[in-house]
Amino acid sequence: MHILRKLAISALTGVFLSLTACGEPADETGPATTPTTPSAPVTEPAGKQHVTNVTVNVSAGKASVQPGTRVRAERGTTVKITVTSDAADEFHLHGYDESARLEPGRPAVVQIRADRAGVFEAELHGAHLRLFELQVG
Ligand SMILES: [Cu+2]
Repeated sequence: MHILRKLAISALTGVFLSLTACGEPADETGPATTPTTPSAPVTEPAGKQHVTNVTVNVSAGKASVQPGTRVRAERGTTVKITVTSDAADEFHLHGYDESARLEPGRPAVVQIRADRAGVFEAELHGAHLRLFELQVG
């Protein structure tokens, strides 16, 4: 089961796009909307691993997630990103600086422990495609 938590683009103060190292400027567009998730930290039971799964398919240069999609993960949890593209490409998660080589039609998995708070951009370098933003904390 894929749990893709989509948050509307929100103009949260204090939240910054982590970097724009790969060219495209960060465009935080859209009207401010109320976040749909509570901001209070959720305490995970010790020993129980919480995993946020993000699955993105890319076809003909288009991603299966809406532009500006923000995926939220509690700090200290695991985020598992599965990306499949119909073309060879390179996936990159900024901030955590995790990359994965994509071969056509073959899912690539990037798994991180979300121990860094912030908003991090996930993109495809070859297609110059921003997939989503990962918000930690
Ligand atoms: Cu990049």
